[in-house]
Amino acid sequence: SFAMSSIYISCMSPAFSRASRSTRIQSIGGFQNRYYSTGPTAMAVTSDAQIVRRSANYPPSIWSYSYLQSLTNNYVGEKYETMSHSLIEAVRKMISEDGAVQDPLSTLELVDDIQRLGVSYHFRDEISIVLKMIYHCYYEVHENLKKSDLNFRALGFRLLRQHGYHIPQEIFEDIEYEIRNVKSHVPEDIVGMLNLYEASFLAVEGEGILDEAREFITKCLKVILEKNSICNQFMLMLISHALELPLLWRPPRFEAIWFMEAYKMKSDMNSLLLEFAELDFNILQGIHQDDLKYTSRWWDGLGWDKNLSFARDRLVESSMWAVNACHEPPYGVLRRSITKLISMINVIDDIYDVYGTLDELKQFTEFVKRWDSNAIEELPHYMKICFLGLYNTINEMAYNTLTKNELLVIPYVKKSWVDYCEANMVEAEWFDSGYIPTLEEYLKNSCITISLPVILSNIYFFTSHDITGEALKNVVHYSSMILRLADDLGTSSAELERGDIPKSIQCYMHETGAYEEEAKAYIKKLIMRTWKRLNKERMSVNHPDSRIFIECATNLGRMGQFTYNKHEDLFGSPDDWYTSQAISLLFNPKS
Ligand code: 0FV
Ligand code: MN
Ligand code: MN
Ligand code: MN
Ligand code: MN
Repeated sequence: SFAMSSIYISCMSPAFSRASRSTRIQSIGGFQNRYYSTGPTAMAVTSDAQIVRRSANYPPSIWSYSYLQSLTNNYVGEKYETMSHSLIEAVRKMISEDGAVQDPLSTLELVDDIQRLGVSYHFRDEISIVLKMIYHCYYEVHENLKKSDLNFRALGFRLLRQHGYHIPQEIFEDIEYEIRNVKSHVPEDIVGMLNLYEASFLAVEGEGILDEAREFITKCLKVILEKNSICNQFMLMLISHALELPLLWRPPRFEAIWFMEAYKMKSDMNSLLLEFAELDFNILQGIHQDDLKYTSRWWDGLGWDKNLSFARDRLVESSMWAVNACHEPPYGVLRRSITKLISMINVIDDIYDVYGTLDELKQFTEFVKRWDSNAIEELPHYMKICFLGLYNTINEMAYNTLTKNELLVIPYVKKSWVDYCEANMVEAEWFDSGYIPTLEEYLKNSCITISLPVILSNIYFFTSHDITGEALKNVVHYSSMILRLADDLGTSSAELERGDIPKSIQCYMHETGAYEEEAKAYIKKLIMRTWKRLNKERMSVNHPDSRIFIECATNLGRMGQFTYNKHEDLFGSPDDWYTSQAISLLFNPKS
């Protein structure tokens, strides 16, 4: 059965009372009215002298069409294929079942390295077999575990939970006492702490032992970094990396790029494994470049960068999100669809947030509801371009689903766009009236405007995964929440400066009277709580068909955390660091 309702997330109806304008200005101050503001951002008077449009001043894309088309990758052909195959066989032999029983810690470490290096998708069966063995031999009856080495317990807990085994938090009872006895200059002890820190992010709500362990260890690790009390360079790198963002929250491809470098410093590193990881990365990069060449032809043909030049032109950054969402070779259609969707959504979002007038936006929303290219004559020129471009792209993707899978998905896909546009319309009306929602009210709507629901329901229908159930809907919701909260931490100061609705930080400040720093701390807490709920859902869904979909959803949330971790809008206005991430992911091979 084709379960269209399973990830359908409805938009709430906008039945809110209006706050008075004076309350709004007194309470937060400086929210700009959409058209008549005299605020600090640049205003352009259009041919229609009545309409003063705001501008977000996003910089243009730094990558030209001809540059993207000129990309070449050397890692193609029989020579590299043969090399890759023999390295795969060599690594496969390292994942030994006897080893798993006799030396489970080494096996866990190997699995961890393989995962972090980004090549575990080649060894899914082998990894699942050895983890199963380790679970049955060592973790199923966990009385003995408490006496075992901290590092073994922590690493096993993390890897096994990640693979769907429920290991109880109680194996870390009395952990504070144990950690106090850790010698903070002995690398082996610190590895155990670090693994417990990473493991603690797999907590679900109510697991106080894990929360306490995380808080306690975070303090210890900060002290170790500050005092520089170990001279092991590899360990210091791991600690500062982990404190920046835990492993669970990191986009997998960026983690692989980072870890390939760090791994070189590991004392007992396996050079064969590293060689394979680098070769595999380069081969995949070639595939991702082919995707990029394809999507760049599409984007060039769409011509939004030239015709809608007030909006973001972010094809390469969108590809970077798509590659982190799902990097494996068979998912090219998925990646290409995600890139197209994100690139278009950036522009549509800018129309709703910055460029369009309220009446134009109402009209646009109506056109999306009608999903009919007749009568677009009525729309302003820029909206004709936007609507027809969206309509053609989505219908073409739906057409491919019709010819390949014999499924007509247009009605469902269209519905997700209506929800997205209507939620954006709610924001536009809030802005117009100066309304300040409660945080809860804001989040309910803004988890739709962050666009993950529309992206995920589109790729769900286009790739026609046959899955049902509440869990999937929750996975979409929690990933959207993580992306929304992270985005608000990164983008809301620029948004408010140019004129936008209050975002989560400001809604919370308005509601509680908190200071900005307190509000930000609260939003970070909400991210943590949302992860716990997501962890629970992720553990409860085991259907192999849903794996890729759930990974996509989670990874897009992770991209939000990665992108906005410095609390700047690096997607809208990429800095050198963000640009260098795109270059190492998409353009520069590993050597
Ligand atoms: C959001 O922009 C944005 F560009 C993101 C989250 C980067 C990736 C894009 C997608 C997943 C669509 P902005 O901060 O303007 O979004 P809001 O919703 O805050 O206007
Ligand atoms: Mn532009
Ligand atoms: Mn926006
Ligand atoms: Mn928006
Ligand atoms: Mn934003």
